[in-house]
Amino acid sequence: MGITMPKLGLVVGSLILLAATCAVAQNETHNKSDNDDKSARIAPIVALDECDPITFNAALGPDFCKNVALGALGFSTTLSDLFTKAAAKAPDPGWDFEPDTLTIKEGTTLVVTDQGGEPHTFTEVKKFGGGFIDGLNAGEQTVHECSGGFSNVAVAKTRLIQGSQMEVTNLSKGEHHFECCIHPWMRVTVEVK
Ligand SMILES: [Cu+2]
Repeated sequence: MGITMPKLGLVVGSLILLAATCAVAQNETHNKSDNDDKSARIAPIVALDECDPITFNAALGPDFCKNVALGALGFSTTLSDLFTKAAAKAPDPGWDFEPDTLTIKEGTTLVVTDQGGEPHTFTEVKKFGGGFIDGLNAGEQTVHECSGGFSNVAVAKTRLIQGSQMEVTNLSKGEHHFECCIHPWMRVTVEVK
């Protein structure tokens, strides 16, 4: 007995130490995968444009187009040029969502940020087509998801004001299409696996 007790004590002590070590190891693993999951669960998308503040704001009101990074250096597009290019079926490539296509895991949140100078929408559509401003549609018909413009609450809810961000969650598996209902050549295809 005199010999067994200390041995048992040693065994118990070792077991406690082992359990503690396992707990630490488990915690580390748990935290690590938590972080990995979190970054994997967010997919960033940016909306870009190079609106010319002078011509846009003259027509559409002060502050409609703002904070265009290199506008003063001539990198911006005037309002009339934007319409002319769209009508010629050569829409201005400065108006763009990036990336154009992406593949995400189910449960991933799309975080869409308007890094351009003017408002956009990020609207899910069944099939790509025209937005609600005829002059920018290059002859394409307005898709029903965009019809009515901002008087349609479903469209208004997808509006992305300059400098703001929106999240799209709970996308089902399969292919999803998003476009800007103002500038309908701004398009993104999301494949959810
Ligand atoms: Cu747009």
